[in-house]
Amino acid sequence: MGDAAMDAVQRRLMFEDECILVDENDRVVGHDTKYNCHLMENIETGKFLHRAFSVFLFNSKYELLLQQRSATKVTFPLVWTNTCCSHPLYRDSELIEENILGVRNAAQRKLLDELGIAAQDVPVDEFTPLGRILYKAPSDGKWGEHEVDYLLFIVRDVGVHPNPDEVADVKYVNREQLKEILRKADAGEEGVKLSPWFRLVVDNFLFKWWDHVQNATLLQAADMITIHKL
Ligand code: DMA
Ligand code: MN
Repeated sequence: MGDAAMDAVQRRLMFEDECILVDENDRVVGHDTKYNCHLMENIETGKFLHRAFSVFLFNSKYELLLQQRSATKVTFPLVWTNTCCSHPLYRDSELIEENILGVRNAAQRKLLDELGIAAQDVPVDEFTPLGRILYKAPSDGKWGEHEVDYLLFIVRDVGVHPNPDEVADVKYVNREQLKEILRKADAGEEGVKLSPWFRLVVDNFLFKWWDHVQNATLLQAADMITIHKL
């Protein structure tokens, strides 16, 4: 998408949000705008790797909440993905590394912003960080992602009130329903495109971690030492 066609809300966030630049070991090396961090021509230099998070929220029936990104998202519009994704920002509250608190704070902020989930429904200490993936993915030629993505799981029953600037649709799925979506996505069915990072998590981790969700053994699955290069 050209800049002139960019949705006003998304354009504002492109310049207001200051992402955290990291090296391949997830050490902070600087900061830059969300705009600069997502331009493919910048990404190709290798100097715009930044910190991100992906929340996977399950209800008490162990169904996973999916979202379809709004049509106005600059990167990956209308794709289906995990509950909520964004970036911890270059600000004190979201740079705290002890107990991954900065990323947890950012996750709580964006669950409210994107899905209208009240902060008290998702207390920061209820997130279980399971791991980090490093990946690069083009969106449409001009835009893309290059991130160290923290994968955060949480099991809570919450009220969901999607923000139409961010989210086109939401649905809870069980494993069989997700497998059906994967089958349709693989078949290229209309309206069933998945985000590249969600697909990486599905293909590498999700179903085994889902067992841990149901058995309440998520901590056993966590590995916050490795950064998986996918
Ligand atoms: C960025 O998500 C993070 C990942 C893991 C892709 P996003 O494009 O939804 O960010 P934002 O919600 O801030 O636009
Ligand atoms: Mn990003």
